Amino acid sequence: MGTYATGLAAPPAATAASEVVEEFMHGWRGYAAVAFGQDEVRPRSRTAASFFAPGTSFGLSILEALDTLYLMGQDEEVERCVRWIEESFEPDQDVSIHVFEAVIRLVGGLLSGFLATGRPRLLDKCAQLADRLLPAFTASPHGIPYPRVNLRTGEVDRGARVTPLAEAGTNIMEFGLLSRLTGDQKYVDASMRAYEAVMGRRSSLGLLGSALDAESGRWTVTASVAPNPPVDSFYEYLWGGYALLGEPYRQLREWYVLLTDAVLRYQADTGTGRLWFRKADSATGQPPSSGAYGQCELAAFYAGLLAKGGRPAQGAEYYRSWTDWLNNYPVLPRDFDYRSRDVTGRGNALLPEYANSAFDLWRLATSTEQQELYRRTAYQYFDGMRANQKVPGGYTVADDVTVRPMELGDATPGYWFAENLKYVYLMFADCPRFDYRDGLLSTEGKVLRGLIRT
Ligand code: DMJ
Repeated sequence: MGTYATGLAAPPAATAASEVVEEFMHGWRGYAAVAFGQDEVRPRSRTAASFFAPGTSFGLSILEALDTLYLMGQDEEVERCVRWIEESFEPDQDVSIHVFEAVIRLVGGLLSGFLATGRPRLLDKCAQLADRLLPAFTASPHGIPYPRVNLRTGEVDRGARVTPLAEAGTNIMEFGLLSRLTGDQKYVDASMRAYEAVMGRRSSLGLLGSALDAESGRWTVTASVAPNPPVDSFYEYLWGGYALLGEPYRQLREWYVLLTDAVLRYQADTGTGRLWFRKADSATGQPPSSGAYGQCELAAFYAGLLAKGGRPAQGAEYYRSWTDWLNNYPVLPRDFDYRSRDVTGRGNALLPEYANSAFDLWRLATSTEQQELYRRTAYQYFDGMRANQKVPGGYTVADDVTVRPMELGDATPGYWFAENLKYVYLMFADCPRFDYRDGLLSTEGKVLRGLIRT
């Protein structure tokens, strides 16, 4: 295995914050040196990679990094990124694009970039892009978005019409804000129509399946796998949409509470002495005969969401479960069975969800001890990543975290620039550009409320 950091005490806050900036800038320089203007960097081979479709570029990592660079005070880089977007970001491309990823990464990145800098071209380009994504929603008979749409022709890909639950409902924060900023309701209305279609298909227990046919509106997978993928951020955005849009969208909060009650009732499993979530048939609430106890690292975000949504005790408990797992490995493995403790996905894709929950729980902490706990464990997460996944050209994913030395891959996912280090930085930095009381982040870590212009 790689280097462990269990039980590590965090250094003084200012020291930790500057260490985090140093590591973020190491990753950023690795991208900028060989791939600036391309979607992503492969930091070991020092090559560039497309994310949305081969041979295309949306400058993804620029849009992902922009508000993190702003928060970290890297104003020259902010200016360089904004210029690139103004001059080179092109929404009019003849390519079939993944709608969910485009919304959370590109629409979200343009929105937070606009909020950080006030540069109007960013908002214009954001609306142009969103207009090209909307046919995915409007072409659907029930409003459940098709997974892919061609940005130039508006053609949806009818061959790929199974929409994972998260993809049906992870857009209201971006579309809601865009409607507010442009005064055009069409974006938020598309999101609400999709929610209504999904919520009308919930089981009598209040559970949801995991994927739907965008054309027929039928569930293609009826088991509830919450809070794991591919349903994770559906729940996050019911809460986040309400938090952002307020009382006129109270329905979102009511749906969130209804669904969360059902998930806690039928899926919470404390049989190992720790809180985990098992899979359940949405009609009966019963676990399937196999694979019921798998947990994916992406589900770690749910600790923070539970706390934000009014369940702080369960949120803290679920975070503790994840910290136990983090204590067993230098960095978290992607998938495991929490009952048998078998690791079923040995890689680590630089996922940010554990740090996301640390940040959320730290913000809601009611005692110094709690605050210190979340800071210490977030620092442990950061230090494990630094000790094991840092390479001369930036930061990379790992293919196997259970072997020694750890087997590394060759990719810096765009979200690494938006999420991991932003959460840890904000916990230590006392950042004057972030409103800690009122700030609101999207599932991709974009600050959609609470950026302070200085
Ligand atoms: C991010 O793009 C978002 O957090 C999304 O909701 C889930 N997957 C990635 C990486 O964690």
